[in-house]
Amino acid sequence: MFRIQRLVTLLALMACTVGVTAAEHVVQGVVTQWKPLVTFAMPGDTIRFKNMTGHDTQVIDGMLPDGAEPWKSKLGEESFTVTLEKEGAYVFKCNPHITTGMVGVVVIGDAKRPANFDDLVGKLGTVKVGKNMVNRALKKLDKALMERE
Ligand SMILES: [Cu+2]
Repeated sequence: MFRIQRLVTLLALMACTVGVTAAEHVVQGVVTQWKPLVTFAMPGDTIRFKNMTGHDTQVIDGMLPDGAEPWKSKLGEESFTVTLEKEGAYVFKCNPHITTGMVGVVVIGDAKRPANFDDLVGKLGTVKVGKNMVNRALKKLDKALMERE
């Protein structure tokens, strides 16, 4: 009896591990916002952008971990995906709507604070369009990190 229970537990654990290895997270364009604004994911996870009519997604210059590849979709590219390996925070915008707050963040890894957080704040000065909205997104990121368990 105990042996069966242990086997069931082991199988359940294995199923969990498989599920965690490559998760997919959906970020949606909703009017002129990203939902969710902050996405927490792990290395190897995929981010899928949905509801992209009238929107694009592009990493803001320099606002990603060292050595990571920036991404840029086409305008209206439905279900555009990126798979992210490097830990840290990636800040992205929708070009048509950055000035109305369409800025989002993906955090890869479970560090209490992404290693490049201060770097992002430092790069705020280089943002030419929608700086206040990028600042707002960083503040929301800060809050989300504090609320994260
Ligand atoms: Cu947009």
